[in-house]
Amino acid sequence: MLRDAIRVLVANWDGSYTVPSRRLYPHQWSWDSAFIAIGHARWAPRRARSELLSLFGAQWRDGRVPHIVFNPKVPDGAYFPGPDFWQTRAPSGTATSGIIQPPVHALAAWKTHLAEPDPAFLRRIYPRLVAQQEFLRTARRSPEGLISIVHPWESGMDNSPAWDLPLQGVQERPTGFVRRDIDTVNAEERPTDRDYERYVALAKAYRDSGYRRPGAFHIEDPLFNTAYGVAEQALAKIAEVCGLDPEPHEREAAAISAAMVEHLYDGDLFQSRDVNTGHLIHSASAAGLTPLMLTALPGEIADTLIATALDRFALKDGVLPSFSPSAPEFDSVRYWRGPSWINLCWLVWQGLKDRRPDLAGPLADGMLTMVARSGFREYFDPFTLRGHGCWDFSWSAALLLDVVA
Ligand code: 9WN
Repeated sequence: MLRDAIRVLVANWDGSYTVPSRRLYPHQWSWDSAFIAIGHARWAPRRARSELLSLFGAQWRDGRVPHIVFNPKVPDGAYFPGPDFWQTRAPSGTATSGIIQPPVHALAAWKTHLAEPDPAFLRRIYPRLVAQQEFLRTARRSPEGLISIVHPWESGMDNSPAWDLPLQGVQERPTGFVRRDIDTVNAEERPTDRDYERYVALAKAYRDSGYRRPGAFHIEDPLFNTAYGVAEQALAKIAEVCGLDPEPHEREAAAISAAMVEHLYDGDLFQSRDVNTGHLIHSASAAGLTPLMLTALPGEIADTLIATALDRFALKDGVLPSFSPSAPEFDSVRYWRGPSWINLCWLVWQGLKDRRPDLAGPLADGMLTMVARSGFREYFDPFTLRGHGCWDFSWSAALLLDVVA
């Protein structure tokens, strides 16, 4: 299985970074590259460093790391929405999108360093990682101290049922675009056409504001905020190696954790908050379990989250669904509405390793079982373990390498 994982990563390597999947996602994606670097670190740390440095090579002047960096050699139209739609470039000249994804990159940089210590790499990437966080503080932080996203694609969990309610406010029905995703993957396993109309309408509105003004979708998401906090935890360690003061990062990590507990916790699970209405969006998304990664999370809240994971997400069985099977919106095959994803399992596994090794073990076994049963698929039916979405998906291979290391 390990040889196969490396084979997937080699096949998807593009010279300095890795595509998530050759046909469905033929460019560089932001949080994919972070997860992929974590896997590369286990067998080719040089590739891990290259993966991250190549992504940050497309960082914008304002610090944002775009969610897609387009490969100019890939024909326009191979992926929608492509450079023609986003109409923007990084200072490096590369065409990119203008939205972002969860900032899991500092963690990836730290894990890359742990696999093969390289202070020079850390010194090079540290200011870029800090700028990424600065962008979030400047452009996306609310008075409550939480970081917001402006598009479902920014959550990384595009069609999560948690977004059903806020998306109802998007009435526009843009026409004249052609989806490319359903050329490769069964339409039943992807977002609907109505979802896509809304994604396009939101992205257009944000683009037309010069990638500045949040619109109808303006959300504080627990996974994104967790990633932000985990980045500060990692930056504290990186700063120390670089001979810098870790304290500001430690303070920031504690602050985001406290803000999340105050504003996003419903007593069972962390939820998203709609900034436009000020209300929590009650759903049963596994994103709400990821705050287990925050070291400052109070022990009793971690215990409650674990109880929720056992009760509503069948954590003991080791195959964590992306949405609770006991909720009416659950769908075992449609993308982020229920299937199990290796990256989400991995994030929760990270949060459980120290707190509850007895539960982290079955979760690691669950990831191995899914892949052993169905290969390096994009996502898996949490009951049958059948694979769905694309084949040879890079982060499924990469994170597996980390899990078994
Ligand atoms: C839109 C690449 C990306 C992942 C996301 C996943 C999916 C894109 C799409 O693929 O999103 O960004 O075309 O559906 O939802 O998490 O980063 O793997």
